[in-house]
Amino acid sequence: IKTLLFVFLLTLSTTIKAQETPFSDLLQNIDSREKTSLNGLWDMIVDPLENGYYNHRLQPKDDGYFMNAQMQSPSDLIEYNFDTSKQLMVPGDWNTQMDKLYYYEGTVWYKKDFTYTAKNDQAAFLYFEAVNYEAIVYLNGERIGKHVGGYTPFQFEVTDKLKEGNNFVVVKVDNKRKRENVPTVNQDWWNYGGITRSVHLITTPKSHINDYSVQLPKGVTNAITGWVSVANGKDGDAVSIAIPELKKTVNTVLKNGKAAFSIKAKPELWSPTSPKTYEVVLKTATDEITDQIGFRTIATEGSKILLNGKQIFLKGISIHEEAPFKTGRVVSVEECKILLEWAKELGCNFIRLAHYPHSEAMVREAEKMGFLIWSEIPVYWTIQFDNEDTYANAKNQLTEMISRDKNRAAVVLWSMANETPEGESRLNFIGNLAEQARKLDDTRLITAALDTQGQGDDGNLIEDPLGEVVDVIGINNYCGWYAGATDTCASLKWASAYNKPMIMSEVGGGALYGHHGNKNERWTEEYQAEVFKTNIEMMRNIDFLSGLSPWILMDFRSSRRPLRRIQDDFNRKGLISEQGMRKQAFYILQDYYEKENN
Ligand code: GCB
Repeated sequence: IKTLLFVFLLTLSTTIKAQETPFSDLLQNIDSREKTSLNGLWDMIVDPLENGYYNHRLQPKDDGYFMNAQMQSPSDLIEYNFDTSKQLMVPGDWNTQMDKLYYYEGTVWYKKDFTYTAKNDQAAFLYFEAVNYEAIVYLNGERIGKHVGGYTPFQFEVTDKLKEGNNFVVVKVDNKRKRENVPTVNQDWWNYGGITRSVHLITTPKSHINDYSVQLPKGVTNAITGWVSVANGKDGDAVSIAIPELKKTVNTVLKNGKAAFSIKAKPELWSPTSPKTYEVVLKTATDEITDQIGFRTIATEGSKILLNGKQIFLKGISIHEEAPFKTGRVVSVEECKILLEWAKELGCNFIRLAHYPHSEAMVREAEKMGFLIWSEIPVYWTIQFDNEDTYANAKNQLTEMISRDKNRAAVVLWSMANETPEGESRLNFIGNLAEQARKLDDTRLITAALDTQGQGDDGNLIEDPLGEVVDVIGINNYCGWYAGATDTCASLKWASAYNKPMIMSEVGGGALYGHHGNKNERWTEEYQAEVFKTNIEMMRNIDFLSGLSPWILMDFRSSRRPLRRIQDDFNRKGLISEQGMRKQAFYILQDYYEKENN
């Protein structure tokens, strides 16, 4: 009876939760779907004046470039032609594909032709893994939607808009920085524009599984619970959830588009040393989706982080989505793997994916390799905390991030922000985001990276009121680089007003690979190594430290870094150069990770 009651209560609680979950119906796990890739070369027109969108009275045109008009007779006047235009590779940023677009920020029109064959009872979606920053999408000349935010996926259902045979999709991509955007006008990474991640035409049965959540409830290791959401299904439709390796199948039914479930099971837990995942098969009468899902718990206890109930020290590194060797945005799984192999070589069990959600491929590869993940939205520096539209934008990016990655055991921390200035509107803004994140997912920990340390009697004091809101406090501190000389770092003391874990989410200094000198000479590898040595000493003395993710794995392009012959548009705080060369500091951190806190 007790067991029955337990299962009943669990089912009840997940039913209630399922109905409250305000996800956007983004198709989950696109790799398990039938899809046609729209990657490859797209025709493009650079349009700094947005001539293809506005007329000379600055009114939106109804015959803009999205019409993809063709001359019908020699006397026709059409001042653009995609078919004779230049081309850009998708996925990819435009800045590193064409010299002329290196600094370009504005509108570029993209066009791709494709064919489609309709099938009975089939639904179709155009799915974009990410476009930076604003995308307006047109299919066969008709506007089908707009998306804002450069690092999260979005989709449009196009079932009734596709034509049999030839179709064309046009995307107006605009990466102009704006004060009200997230991020805002200044950021320390390159504002790479373009259709930066893959594009797919996904087909599903008309009644299909669009979303699901399968995980251990908070603090529980003997039940797997969740929900499956089905589009165009009806109450009473059968849904089954099977985990063959555990010999478990549950059969349930749809109610208001969702089916909640609970499975009594004791799966082997996912961890960095054993990144075990299970095949999970979800089925309805018309659709079937398979995913690889890991199970683990994550919690805090005082200043400790507990993975599967045991204390873990996060040996991490921060990573930007910058491609190794060729630079520009990461576009392939191979590039993700190179970055992750480097983090492995460093001895990491944890990565901070800064400062925006990285690709799904990166998260999935990291999960396979056993990295715990910090995933973040670009609420960076001084965005407009008192602007409602800015909040709606940040909330949407947060929702899309959680929606996409909620079934990834590796993701343990959702980060709300990086280095935001203290103040009431910021506290409300980030407080509300944290509330939203917890509403969407109450199993993971909430964090934010702070650079607002106060001065205590005996050194730095963590007292930012945002410390109240988060579960884990991230601290960015640059002793020996932006603040204080390297010889002051080892003895720097830290205190915290909160009995919570702290992660040193950034620490580091710059060096040009191959540039040598003495340890007091900026930009030399010796200087950077000294920053790491002295900061490691400092961190050894912080008893509430639960991990670190130094800044940063690899040098990355940033328009804040013009110093000629040293930076040449790269932030040089990488432990590895953009050409893959390890700097001295790499080995200092590697040594620390090897010897300490095992
Ligand atoms: C920071 C920022 C990071 C920068 C870094 C730097 O505090 O969070 O985005 O790139 O410092 O190198 O200055």
